[in-house]
Amino acid sequence: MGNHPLKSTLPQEIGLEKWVNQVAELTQPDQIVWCDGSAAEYQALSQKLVDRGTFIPLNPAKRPESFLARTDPADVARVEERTFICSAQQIDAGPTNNWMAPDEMKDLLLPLFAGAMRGRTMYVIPFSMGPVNSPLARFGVQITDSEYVVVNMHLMTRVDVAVFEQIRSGANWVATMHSVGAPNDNSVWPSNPEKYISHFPDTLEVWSFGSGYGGNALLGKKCMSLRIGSVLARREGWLAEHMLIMRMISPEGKKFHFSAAFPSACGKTNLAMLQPSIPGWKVETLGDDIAWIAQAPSGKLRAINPENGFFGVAPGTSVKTNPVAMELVAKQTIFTNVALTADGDVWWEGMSKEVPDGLTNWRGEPHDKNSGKPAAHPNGRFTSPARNCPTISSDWDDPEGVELDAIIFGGRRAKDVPLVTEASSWQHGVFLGATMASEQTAAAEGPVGEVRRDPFAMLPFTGYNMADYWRHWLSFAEREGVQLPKIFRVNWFLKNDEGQFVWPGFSENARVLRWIAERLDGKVEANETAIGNLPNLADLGVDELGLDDASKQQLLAWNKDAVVKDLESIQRYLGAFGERTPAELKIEAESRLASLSPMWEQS
Ligand code: SAT
Ligand code: MN
Repeated sequence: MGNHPLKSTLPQEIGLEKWVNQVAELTQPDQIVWCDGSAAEYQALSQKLVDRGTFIPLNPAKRPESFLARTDPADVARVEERTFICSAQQIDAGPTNNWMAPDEMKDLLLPLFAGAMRGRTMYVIPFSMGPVNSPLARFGVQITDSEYVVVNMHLMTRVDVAVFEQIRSGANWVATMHSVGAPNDNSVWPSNPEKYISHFPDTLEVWSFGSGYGGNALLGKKCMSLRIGSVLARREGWLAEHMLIMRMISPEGKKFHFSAAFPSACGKTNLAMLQPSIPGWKVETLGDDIAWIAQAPSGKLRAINPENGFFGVAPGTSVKTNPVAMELVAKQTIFTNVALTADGDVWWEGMSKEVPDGLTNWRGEPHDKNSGKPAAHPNGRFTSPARNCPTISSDWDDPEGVELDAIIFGGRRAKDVPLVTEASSWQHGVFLGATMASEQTAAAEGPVGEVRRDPFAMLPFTGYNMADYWRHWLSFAEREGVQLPKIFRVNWFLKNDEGQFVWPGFSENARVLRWIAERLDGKVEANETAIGNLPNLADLGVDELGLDDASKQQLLAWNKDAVVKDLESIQRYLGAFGERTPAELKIEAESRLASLSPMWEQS
């Protein structure tokens, strides 16, 4: 495959038709279907999936227009170790990404794609990330041989023939191709044990092979909107972020817009759909996973959610943890790898205390309640259209997006990271984002309680050198006329010495958001400390919560020695990125450390 045309020509230069023909010649599908994004297309492909057994239609009286899919048990999540950034130079992928030279990767993938679509249909999906008419939107085309992918793309992106027209008249686009790598395989979940999720930032291409699942296969999401998106954003001067977007409305009707980044398992979707506990305050949802942010002519940063739906984790979702999501998934939803009930509905761990009788587990076997194994896969998912979200804001798809007032970074820390901290400057805020960390939960590999850094919650999603990404964030402070949002850090996961959470979380998190809003409004004071600006406890309204004094004290407590240790670990972490680490971040660590350990105390 030394000089295969897909190696030597740019899809965007040869044009859509030629690129599609070249891919078809390579992959040998039985037929090619150009998708139009219509409801009829969604219907027909869903029916095809039902006929093949991939989709189980749910009981329409319980869950109208919804389906359950069960994947191959070996194809249930993103495959980070099989994910590659194929920049020309390895240093530009940086130490946090797997790298292979573009030609080498294509030499490896071309034989895998050769004939991969025999006996299958090749779909060509035109999609827009962001409203088609938005100045922030970007277009993509995905080739795939999976009907499951087409219908999920319908829900998660804007599949629209207008995109074909725009591309033919010269708009830039990202060329993505995907095959489950299972020619002539008509089984329920065709896939290939060999998987590659490869990104080519220089030619704006994604080649995904072997997996049919979520972020491996719905290429508009993590692949285009974050990995390729972050490269485009740096090149063009904007930000592609792993963030929710929400609007908080005060009792007086004043609107505040926040974007927020959290490592996984910190309740990002729950926060995006928050139902405030405090009277008079309201939350509207704009997005739960990705934000594209750019400086508007006004100088303010504006954000859009480039997606069109929610691809959320089902287990743990309940009327208690997220009543809004429960309503969202009440109809027109595709469920993947959750349990099926005897009456044709879905169930997952956490939905109810009582495990229903007669469940079929995510593998399609009768569920044994005493097996100790969950009925739903812990990464079981729902795919639902954004329009069905009861709290979606009426202007969530405004092409201009919303003006951001604050950016929030989160993490899961038992001690010494207060409930909320206001960054003392943009630079300090970027430092807080760059050094974000979470203690491991039992769900992940590795020792429980160990701190894992996940800068900006972008560790697996920044498509270039992480240190250059930090530099890009810092550079926003130097932009002409810019009016930057304030940056805050939150931590819902403080624990007392007995290991119990001291903060009730969920709807009570609204108290923290209210404090942030009141800070922005200049209504409340903060106390400057070496770790940032902290609230006065009374301003959080915690007295209404009935917490004991010890818990209240712990909400804003931090131990000097522990913070010094953390800053030293941060210094080692930043050092690992070598000379590309921005000096500003090293200075942030050094100066805070110095203020905590005066000369006369040093040994
Ligand atoms: O599978 S996805 O990458 O789309 C979802 C996730 O891992 O957050
Ligand atoms: Mn995510």
